[in-house]
Amino acid sequence: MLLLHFENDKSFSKRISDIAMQEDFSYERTDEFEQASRRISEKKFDLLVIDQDIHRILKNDFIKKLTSTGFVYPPVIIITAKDNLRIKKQCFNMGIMAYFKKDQFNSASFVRYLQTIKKERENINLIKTFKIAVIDDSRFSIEIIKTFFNTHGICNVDYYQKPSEFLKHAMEYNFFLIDLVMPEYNGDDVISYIREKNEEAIIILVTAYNNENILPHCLSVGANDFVLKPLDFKMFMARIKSCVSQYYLKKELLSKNEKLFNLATKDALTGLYNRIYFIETCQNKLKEINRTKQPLSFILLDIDHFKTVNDRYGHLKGDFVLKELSCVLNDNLRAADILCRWGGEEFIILLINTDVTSATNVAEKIRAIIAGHYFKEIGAITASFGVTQYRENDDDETIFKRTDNSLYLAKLTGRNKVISDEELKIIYNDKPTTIQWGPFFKSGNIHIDRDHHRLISISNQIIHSCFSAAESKNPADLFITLGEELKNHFKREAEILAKAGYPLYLKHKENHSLLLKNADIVLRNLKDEKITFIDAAKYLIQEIAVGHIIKSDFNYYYIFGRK
Ligand code: GH3
Ligand code: MG
Repeated sequence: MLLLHFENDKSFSKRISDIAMQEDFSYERTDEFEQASRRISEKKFDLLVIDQDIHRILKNDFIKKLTSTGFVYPPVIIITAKDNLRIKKQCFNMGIMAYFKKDQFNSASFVRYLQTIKKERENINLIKTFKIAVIDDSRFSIEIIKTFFNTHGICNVDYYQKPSEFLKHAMEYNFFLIDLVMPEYNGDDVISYIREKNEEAIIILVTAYNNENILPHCLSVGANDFVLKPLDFKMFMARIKSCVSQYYLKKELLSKNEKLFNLATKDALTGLYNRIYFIETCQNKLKEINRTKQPLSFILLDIDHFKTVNDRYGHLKGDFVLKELSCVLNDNLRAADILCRWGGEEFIILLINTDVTSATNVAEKIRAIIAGHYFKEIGAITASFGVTQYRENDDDETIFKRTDNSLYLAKLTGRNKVISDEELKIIYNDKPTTIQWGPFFKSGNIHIDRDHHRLISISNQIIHSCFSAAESKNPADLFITLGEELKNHFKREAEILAKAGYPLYLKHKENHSLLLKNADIVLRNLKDEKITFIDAAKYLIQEIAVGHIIKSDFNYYYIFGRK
């Protein structure tokens, strides 16, 4: 910013110079009339402060020369010792910015003027960030607008007399000054055309017609504002500035909203959606699919032994793994899938329009990708997965519970595997599984837990004896033991539930009878060699011994205090 001070009093000059510097203005002084005129014609000053020869200046139309473009440029501030009301009025008539009496000079007020000029400059700089198109069929109007922009050093403007020519380039601009009445197209057509394609653009209608019907119409089809011809430059600039500041305010608001949205919905470490956002999205999707009936599936995954990564390589490396894993997941999902950091080292994915079979395939694919990924300085990690599909009458809690149970089963049967809909698999990737007894299975009732523990350990023996010739016990004997254990356990469990007042006791007991009937059939078929040991094991363990605990017994665990 550049200030020219027309002054011969050196001590006052020092005062103005100090203030100017404080406000980031460069300061130049002259005390010669001709020199002042010459400097102004050579250089672009942002402010002229005139302190002497006021009569001579007025006589020589010095200020009038500065107003050749229709307004005083650069702005002028008078600081005079020869105060006179007539002259003061004359100066204001000519368009000066301010008038100070030297002996009562108020530097705070002067600073405020400098700040206004700085703000004006900032506004002009903002206007310069746009690409401006002026569309007006009148050469005369175009010349006037050109003068206006040139005077302010705004050169980022193209001028079109023919709307058809402009329309070929319309998308190159984001700021438009459009004449209302033109041949070929009317301003309102051009405005709606631009607005359809560019929601954010600034569009100002420039018109000679102060028509009370067309102006509201133009505003409603997308103009931000209008100005009337002949152009009053001050008003014109005010309107432009107001549109530009609104544009930036809106942008700032959008960006702040985006930041707030990110803060509220995203996880700071990985940049993925957080749990709160996920639950809300999930609830909305559930409402939606009640209408659309499209399948909806969920994958929950948890890094295996992640604590070891932290313990061995430090927390920062652990963070790096979480971030990198987020990228791996993002890279391998569809754009429509919603990925979230569920917490710690757990991630959840909502897959729209996907059934459980496809979701299981996706989970398998991701599981293999993670297991094959090299994490710098750490190597390979694995993750376990639980998958489920939305079922009628599900709510978000029942879905998360089922997915969580599936993930637990993946963990308790060896990790680095995918379990869908709580379906325990005794064989995974051609390998037998060992089911790990632990808190996941515990009800809180010691008798029931002792039975369940025993059922699981017989199940493990069966699985391994089916697969290993070296296993000491004959699988056939183990199957008989399992059948008897099941009978005894169901009886004991029913008595305990009846005593505890479990409301669904009868239904649970009926289920036991049905399961025992099916177990009898399976054991008979096995004896008659109609089915293999493995087929019998799959049914008895997956559906009855362990499957029943997860899918049915978990429902009564609450009565023994388990959540
Ligand atoms: P499992 O296979 O049974 O899941 O074993 P695990 O070690 O992965 O599970 P555990 O629940 O024992 O430990 C999870 C670890 O994850 C402990 C916790 O410090 C770590 N963790 C959770 N959030 C973050 C995080 O933001 N950054 C890092 N570096 N570690 C985290
Ligand atoms: Mg883990």
